Amino acid sequence: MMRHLIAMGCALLATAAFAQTAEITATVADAQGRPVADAVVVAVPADGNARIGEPPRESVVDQVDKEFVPRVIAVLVGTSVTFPNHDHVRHHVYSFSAAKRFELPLYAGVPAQPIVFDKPGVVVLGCNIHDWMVGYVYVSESPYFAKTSKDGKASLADLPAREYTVRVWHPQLEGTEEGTLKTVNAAQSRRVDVEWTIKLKPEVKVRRAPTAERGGRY
Ligand SMILES: [Cu+2]
Repeated sequence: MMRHLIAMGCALLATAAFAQTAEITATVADAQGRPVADAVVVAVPADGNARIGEPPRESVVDQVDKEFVPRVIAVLVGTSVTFPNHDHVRHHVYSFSAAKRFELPLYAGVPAQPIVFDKPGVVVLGCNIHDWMVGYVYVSESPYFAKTSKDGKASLADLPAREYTVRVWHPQLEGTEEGTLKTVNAAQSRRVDVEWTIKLKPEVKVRRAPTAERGGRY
């Protein structure tokens, strides 16, 4: 009987250890205490071991009403991204960023080939025709990341329970991502709440051209 109980206990412990995951809940606010949306929160295991064998991923950045939708996406390095054009005009999507230089010359509909984001870093998207179109692909080296919603919150769930260094990026972030680094011990607790206050640079917006508003040639 005792042996049975011990065996059962061991089995339960093994299951618990296997299933033990953690969650990091991030809250990002600006210097005025307002919630910051579209901030990317990335957790890197402190011991350097990320989950291995992550399958290739796919993502999408649409063009709707001559804007990138969503304006910010976060993807794992190696992710293929398609850029479907839902407008009745053509777009010419490009990036000059070091993490990914590419160009999708004037097109309507969905380009035949997705773009593979194969280097970590920030990729700024533009359109040759519509100067005000700006988008961002944040390419993460770690599979553990999330983007804040309007309430400034992001949840990194289903993390292996361990210690992480966690950082925040935002298109208007003043200073460096490294400046936001926090060590978060998610080895013990099931859920850890972490808060950031970040300084944002004022948003620089290119005015939409009135001719393009009416449709234009492209
Ligand atoms: Cu365009």
